[in-house]
Amino acid sequence: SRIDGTQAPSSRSRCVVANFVAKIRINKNYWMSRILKVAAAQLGPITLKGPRSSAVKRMIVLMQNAKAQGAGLVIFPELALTTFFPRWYTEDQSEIDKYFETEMPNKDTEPLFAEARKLKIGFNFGFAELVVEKRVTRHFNTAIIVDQQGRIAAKYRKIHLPGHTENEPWRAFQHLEKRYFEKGNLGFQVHQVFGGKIGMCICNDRRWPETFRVMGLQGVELVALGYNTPAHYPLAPEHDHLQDFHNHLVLQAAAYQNGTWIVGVAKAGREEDCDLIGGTCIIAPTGEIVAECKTLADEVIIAECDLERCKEIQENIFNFDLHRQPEDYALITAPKKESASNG
Ligand code: CDT
Repeated sequence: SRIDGTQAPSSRSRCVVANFVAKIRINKNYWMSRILKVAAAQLGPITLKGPRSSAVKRMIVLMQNAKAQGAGLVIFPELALTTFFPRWYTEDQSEIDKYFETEMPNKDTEPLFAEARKLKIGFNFGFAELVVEKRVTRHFNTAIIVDQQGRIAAKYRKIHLPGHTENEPWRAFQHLEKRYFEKGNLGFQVHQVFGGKIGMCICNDRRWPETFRVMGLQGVELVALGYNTPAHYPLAPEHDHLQDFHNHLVLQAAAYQNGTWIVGVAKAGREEDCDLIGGTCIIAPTGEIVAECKTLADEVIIAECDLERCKEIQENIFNFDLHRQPEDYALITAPKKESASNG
């Protein structure tokens, strides 16, 4: 006991006091919220013959729904305007080029841009991009972010292209992304838009932790991701029942490991005899799924994403400046060995 007769605090109660102080400090750090209300707009299947205009009409309905629920940004899937055309093999490039957009916006997509301007809502969607750069014709699997004024604010071109280059008739369907697209040339950038640091990636990119880590190193706070993922994987059909699990597994891990929101948006359902998984979801920086689609059809889900919450992870367990050890990660960026090209 002390000289004044009181008891000195036990080590346990000192610990309680210290924890309390720490909590106040943490709460002070995270006092401010920075809410971005985000909608994930899942699309059901798109038929081979379906015109762009019909996909755009469906997207406009979803956009209006998102706006009615107060969203400031709505995210659509990969290749949102057409069926997933890499499912078919052709040697006729002009046949394939019909699925590509040579300008954006264009006659078919202008109504979507106009509606977004009218509603003052931003959006993100994927499309096949045909562009001439330095006199070379190029084909990319692309996604863009459009701001509330209808201006293209950011572009991403898919880097991890899955599948194969030649016809493989043994497959139930082809996956010819390696034939019809070339690897994106814009890197994994993070953009200051919608009051936050926003990045993009497309479908297969999400299976690679490097995708998110490169954006995480730029302090990304929300990643927009669209996908078309078949329920059947011809190279390892014994994993078919795990497709939904693997989708959420990689997204939840990436969100947590980089302290970022992730919005993963499917084109879902039975598209021309190919079952695509749904599982559209919004994931918090803690790795928790906060909203998830229930159907395999057109559906909107919403979440209030507090971008300040990224700090809960980015300033603590994954404080990169304090705890990363890049000198031991050299193998990650070393040139790879020559290997088979099919996936
Ligand atoms: N679109 C896309 O990238 N789909 C792939 C399928 C992998 S099987 C070739 C995905 O990773 O979901």
